[in-house]
Amino acid sequence: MKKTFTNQEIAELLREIAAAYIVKNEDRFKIMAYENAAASIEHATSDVKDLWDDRKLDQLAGVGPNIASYLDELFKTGKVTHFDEVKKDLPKAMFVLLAIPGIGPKTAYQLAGELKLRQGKEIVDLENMGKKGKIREIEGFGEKTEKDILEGIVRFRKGQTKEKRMLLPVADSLAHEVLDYLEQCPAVIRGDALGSLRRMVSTIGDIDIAVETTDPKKVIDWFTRYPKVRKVLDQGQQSLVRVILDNGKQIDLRLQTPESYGAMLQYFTGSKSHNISLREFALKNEMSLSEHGIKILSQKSKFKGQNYNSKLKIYQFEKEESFYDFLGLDWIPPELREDQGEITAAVQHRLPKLIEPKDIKGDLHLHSDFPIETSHDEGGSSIEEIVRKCEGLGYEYVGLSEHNPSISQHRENEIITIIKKKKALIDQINYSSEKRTNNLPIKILNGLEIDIQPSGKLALPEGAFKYLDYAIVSIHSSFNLSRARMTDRVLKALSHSKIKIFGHPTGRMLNRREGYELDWEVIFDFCLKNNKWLEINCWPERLDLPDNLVLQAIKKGVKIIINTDSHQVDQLKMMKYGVAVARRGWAEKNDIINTLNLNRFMDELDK
Ligand code: DGT
Ligand code: CA
Ligand code: CA
Ligand code: ZN
Repeated sequence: MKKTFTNQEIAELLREIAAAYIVKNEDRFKIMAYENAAASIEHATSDVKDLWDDRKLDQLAGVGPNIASYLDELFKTGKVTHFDEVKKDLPKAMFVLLAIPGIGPKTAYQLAGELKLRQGKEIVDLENMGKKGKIREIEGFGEKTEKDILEGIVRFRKGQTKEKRMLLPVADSLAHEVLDYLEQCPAVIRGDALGSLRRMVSTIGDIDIAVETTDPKKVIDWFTRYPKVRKVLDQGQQSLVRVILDNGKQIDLRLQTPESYGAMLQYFTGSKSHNISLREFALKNEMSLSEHGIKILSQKSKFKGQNYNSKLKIYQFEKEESFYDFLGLDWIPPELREDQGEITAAVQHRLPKLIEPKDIKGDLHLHSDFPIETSHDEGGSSIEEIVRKCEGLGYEYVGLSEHNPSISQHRENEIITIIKKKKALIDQINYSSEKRTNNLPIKILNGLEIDIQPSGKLALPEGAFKYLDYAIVSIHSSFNLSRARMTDRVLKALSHSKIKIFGHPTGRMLNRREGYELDWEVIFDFCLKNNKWLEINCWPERLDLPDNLVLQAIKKGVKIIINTDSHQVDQLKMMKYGVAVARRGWAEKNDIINTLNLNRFMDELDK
């Protein structure tokens, strides 16, 4: 049978080609094309193989016709002749070493060329040679590099035992496919996500799904015939079946009758710590909880008499709301179930009224295809496409924030000219859409995402700022400064009056790297005093600011802005995942600046 390729495997393959091109000093744009395609495939919410089957490869952002034709060959024949060609004259061990944190293509190439590493034992051999001081003897390497490589190997080993968790949008769309499939089964009354997915955690270990049914056998039979099921782990129970999908991910399916469906939703949504606290709370009131319902432990205790199953001696609940209500609690939104005080708040009827996707009025971090001549990546959609899509979403404003033009490849006045040109274009589109529609047209703002250099200096000449409505600052390099220097760096950048937003503030990349260190108390105070906003960036690998810091920030009164960082219009839909992060941080509408209408938002920009 022909091997099927998972998105992860395809992404790795493309990264190998990018690495090979780096070693061969190929054209920078060619390298970026492979890196972007790899990142895009890693983030894709559908299997690339399925898109290929449906002839929809062109829907994948970042995958141009060239790479698409190679993927076509890969799926047809299991290999790509051109890729083999590119890798042919490079040592195979090089591609193995790339998996070690901190080892880039050129280092991997040099190590693989200089050292004799046995196939299948490359990393063990490299480690042994490092321990014997053999790496430092290679031309251009030193004691420090050797030490870094050995540390990288230790980190690699730790990472290897830790299974990668799924990014939230990946798990979410996988679960929706499964739910759509289940709903076609006549025995299924309804289905819902459970566990970390229902709580909208930023990464998901396995997918848990609930099904309401009176005929569990039929549902299990239907589910195990789902085309993407590779292996059924355990069956034979009435209430649970676990499977592994083609992509290696696990799904736990739990079945329950209508009378107790609400109790089961509660029990398996978790989190574990929320459930433990809820169980303790119930015990104090002489009740015990299970996925079937609530048992009264004492004759004396008062209770509301409904849905009592005298055979099981248990109160049953069709709806989760009535389960919480029976305990004397308001219904707790799943995003809050992390044992952060939500049970007490529910008893006292003071749970927050969480922000919802429909509250969002604009998106301020978007990369259009305007030729901004940056050294980072450019967007793929035109300003007109973006505006049309945002109108469809009901937004009142949208901010275009491409990366700043490259400062190493332009003179100051060239940069100023580019920014001025973009402003002229935006002014013109704003003007013509005002004439076109009688309704309030969507307002386009001229923004920019500006690099914070290691010193805190902004990567944009002062003369360009007057053409901007606002700007975002972010860190894209030199992640390893000390906490104190990093904090100063950020404060210095935020001090400019046109800077309103600190973009993807921790710099973390889920499954790839931790964020840099910052003194958050100092950052929060500064933002509060100077009306600067922290971003929740919706890019699936970022979801940054993380939920725990959102909670701390809004407790202080710091305002948050939720932005998608879209590079293609189809990424605008990621807004809901940023909203989920805000909800997990207990944020209400008032805490989020881009829920304001256009006029009030413009007032805030000017403050
Ligand atoms: P994950 O899968 O690591 O992203 O996190 P969760 O929260 O989905 O955890 P998981 O899949 O182990 O379990 C789903 C939920 O079921 C969990 O949040 C708590 C709840 N639960 C209640 N009782 C039990 C139990 O006896 N075993 C397990 N594994 N989960 C339980
Ligand atoms: Ca789970
Ligand atoms: Ca599970
Ligand atoms: Zn950025």
